Amino acid sequence: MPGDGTGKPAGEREYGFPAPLWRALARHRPPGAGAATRGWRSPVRGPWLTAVHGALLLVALPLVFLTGLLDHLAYGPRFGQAFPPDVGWLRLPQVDWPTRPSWLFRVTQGLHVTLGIMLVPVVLAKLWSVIPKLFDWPPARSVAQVLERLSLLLLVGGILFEIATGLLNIQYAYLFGFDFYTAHYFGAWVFIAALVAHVSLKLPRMLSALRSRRPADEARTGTAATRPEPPDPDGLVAPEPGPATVSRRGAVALVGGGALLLGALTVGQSLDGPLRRTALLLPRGQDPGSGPNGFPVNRTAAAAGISDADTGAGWRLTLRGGGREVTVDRAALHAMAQHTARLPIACVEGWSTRQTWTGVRLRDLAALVGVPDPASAHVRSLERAGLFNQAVLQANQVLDGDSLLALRVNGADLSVDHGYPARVIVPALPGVHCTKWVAAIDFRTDG
Ligand SMILES: Nc1nc2c(c(=O)[nH]1)N[C@H]1C(S)=C(S)[C@@H](COP(=O)(O)O)O[C@H]1N2
Ligand SMILES: [Mo]
Repeated sequence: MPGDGTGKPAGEREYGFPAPLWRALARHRPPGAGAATRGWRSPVRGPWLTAVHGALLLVALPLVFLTGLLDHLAYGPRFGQAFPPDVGWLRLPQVDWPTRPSWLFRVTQGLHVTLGIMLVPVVLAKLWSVIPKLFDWPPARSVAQVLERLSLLLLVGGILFEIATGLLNIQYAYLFGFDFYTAHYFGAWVFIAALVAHVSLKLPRMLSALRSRRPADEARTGTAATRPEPPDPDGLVAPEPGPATVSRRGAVALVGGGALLLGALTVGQSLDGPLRRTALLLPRGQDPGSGPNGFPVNRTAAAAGISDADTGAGWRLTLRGGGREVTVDRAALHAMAQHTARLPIACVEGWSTRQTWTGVRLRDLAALVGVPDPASAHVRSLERAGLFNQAVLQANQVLDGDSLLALRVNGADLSVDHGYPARVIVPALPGVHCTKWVAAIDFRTDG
């Protein structure tokens, strides 16, 4: 052990822990750990492949995070109707969600879900590329290394948790005993905090690893000519590499191809027409029937407990505002000025569709009860139970000229499953707030 003048043994200088303890740990590597490290023999594993996947994730994951936050904002946290309703100091700025462009929510939620799904193979490949680090021995060498490993636990645990909860939610598999939205929201913050820590530690290494090999060379190198990278300080490169079974270009193509395939099997849910049938990974809305009402239904009238008697001739709409109350039937609504708009419905769970809606402008209904300039509108459905039997709309959402209480779609009466006798449809409003089977609207001046 060479001396350095401090009089301390090398182990202690290097690792910060008492040397005897460290040396004992290092000697007593558990039987599995050594075998596992030696078992990772692929010659393509190394800093370059890790950096390529890291760079992809560094660009794409913040986009998934941001579109997720936008989806949260679109739900109207101001009215306590975002999930979870109370996020403490993680509260986002209280801004009005715009009504233009009308496809805004369709794009933010579509990107969030589609990109999130496409990144699954990239995340798995990134984890594969660093798996020897999991078996680092001794497991704790210095305080800095322990902190880094803890942040990795949050990083890896966080992304796997977000993927799992996200995928289960869009498959409508509410298997967990906790609220999806709450878990997914807080999980996202844990993950992004760990990502910031990770990136600030690893960015220089990622950049130098990317520069260490020329992409043009990799593109020319087949499996037979694939050689391991030189040994690296992180121990990613196999100490005893086996023969290559795939080239670096092959590995990147496999992951990229997997991402594109997943994307291709997902985007269909955001398209109308025959292409919707390509959304093989999504459970709903591939076969929504035909005719004017032939588009996806999230919750049928039967599932919502809506009976024929509820929606029949006895149906009345109650409008309230400024201490006044007006009750109208469907004939009275038909007698008012009708407006037609082509607008999307976009569900946060992934699918969207664009249809041509006709009905009465919400602002005309507000004017009818003498509140032409409401601060908000509280919409209630006939539906008695269920999370989505009511919604609050912002002032700009009530006043937009295309915001409707729709009576018809694509030239026909709404079907009962689509909300007959009347449903809300507002540009860029999340589908969840396009309340069906509307029973009452309360136009408020005080928020
Ligand atoms: N009353 C009521 N309205 C509702 C819902 C509901 O469960 N009950 N679901 C909402 C959700 S989550 C979406 S995405 C849209 C879906 O509209 P669609 O089923 O008519 O296509 O309706 C919304 N309106
Ligand atoms: Mo939805």
